[in-house]
Amino acid sequence: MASGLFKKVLIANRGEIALRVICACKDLGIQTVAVYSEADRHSLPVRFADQAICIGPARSARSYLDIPSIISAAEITNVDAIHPGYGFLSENAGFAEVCRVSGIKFIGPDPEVISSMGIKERARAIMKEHGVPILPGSEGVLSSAEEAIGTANRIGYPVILKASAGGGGRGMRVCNSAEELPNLLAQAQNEAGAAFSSADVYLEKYIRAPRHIEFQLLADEHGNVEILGERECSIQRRHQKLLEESPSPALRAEVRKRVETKLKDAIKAIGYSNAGTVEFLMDEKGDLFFIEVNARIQVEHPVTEMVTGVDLVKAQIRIAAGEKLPEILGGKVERRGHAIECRINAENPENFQPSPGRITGFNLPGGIGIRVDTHAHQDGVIPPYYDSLVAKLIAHGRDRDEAIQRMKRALDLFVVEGIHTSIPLHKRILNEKDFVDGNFDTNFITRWT
Ligand code: MV4
Repeated sequence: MASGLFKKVLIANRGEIALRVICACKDLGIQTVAVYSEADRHSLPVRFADQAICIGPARSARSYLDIPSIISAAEITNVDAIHPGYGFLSENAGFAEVCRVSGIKFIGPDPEVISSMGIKERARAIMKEHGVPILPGSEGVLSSAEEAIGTANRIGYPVILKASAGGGGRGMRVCNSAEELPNLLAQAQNEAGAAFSSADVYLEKYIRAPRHIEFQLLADEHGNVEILGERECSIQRRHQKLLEESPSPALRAEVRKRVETKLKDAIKAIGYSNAGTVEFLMDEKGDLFFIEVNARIQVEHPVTEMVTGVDLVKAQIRIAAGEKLPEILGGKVERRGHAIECRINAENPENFQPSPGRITGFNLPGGIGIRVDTHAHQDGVIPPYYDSLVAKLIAHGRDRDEAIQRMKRALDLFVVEGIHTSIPLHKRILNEKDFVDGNFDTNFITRWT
């Protein structure tokens, strides 16, 4: 191991991703500090970390989002670095900046990069500049209804108005004609101003039935960038992904190659470092268009790990310690077979309502080609305060059919009693002809529920 590697890392997160980061640290011989809210006192990350510190009450605003509490815990335990996981403070440029001035390495991109990728209209302009395809739309932020109508008339309806500081589906308006544009623009601007740091709104061509495809990348702090293929994330409901896979059954090899080449240049030019995901929409023709950058490790990262054999969390830590990507990856990254992830949520499959509570019966599947990332266990409690993810079930096979078959077998052996879960929903998806045929878009779940 490189001599400059961290001695101790604090994990500013909870649940399965906290445990996932602890595992990566153990593999690297790094000590770990868990921070937890009062609701997570008996959780597995607390049990398996070398040290654990309570940072506040259940409510996230006073624990997992409380920057002073987390920094205090980091200083008391004398850690070298903080891994933010996903959600919570993972894309908070202010937190990354506080880490920097406190002399603690933030395991993620620099605050300046997080901040510029968080301005969607700017990220869009940067990608365009480097030849990454974007949808036709406004040049930057809209300054008037007249300008919006001019742009929309030029590119044709429908168009979509998006909050520049938004993302993940918040602050968007679809517009079908010039008549309704002024009102929708005002609504979008008001909503953006109230919900985000800025009322800026931009406009682009609306795709009615897109597929959602995203590319995983790793970039070191020396200008080396590697693209680790794509994930198909179209199976979602209300912007919550349910099932992800790699490779996408719809992406043509020639489109993949072209986009990966351009992306590599853009990411280098941005000065991006650490792990990241670049989201695209695919239109009916099979072409890809950039939408946004996620400057964090994502929930669905295991499908990429199964196909490439690269431990992405370990890579994140080594990158943050200043190591070079060619050493971390050790040669050409091959892409082998097909992987699928099912998100097992604590929710009622009838109405998708959260179903927190105590797990009274539990059996984990295993066997060839199966991986489970979870913090759940027999007699464990899924608290009501956070997201409802109970486990991620990942199946790998030589091809998509084998991955689907292994996933079905694992779902049959996966028992969670005491709470409702999305296991029955996943069984239904995997038996649907259109899913098996790879024939679906982001409206798949809406169509049959
Ligand atoms: C779009 C779109 C159609 N056309 N942009 C939603 C989340 C945000 N990241 C971008 N989103 C969309 N942007 C254009 N020009 C449709 C969506 C969209 C969507 C995208 C990905 C996955 C699920 C989605 C569900 C509804 C809408």
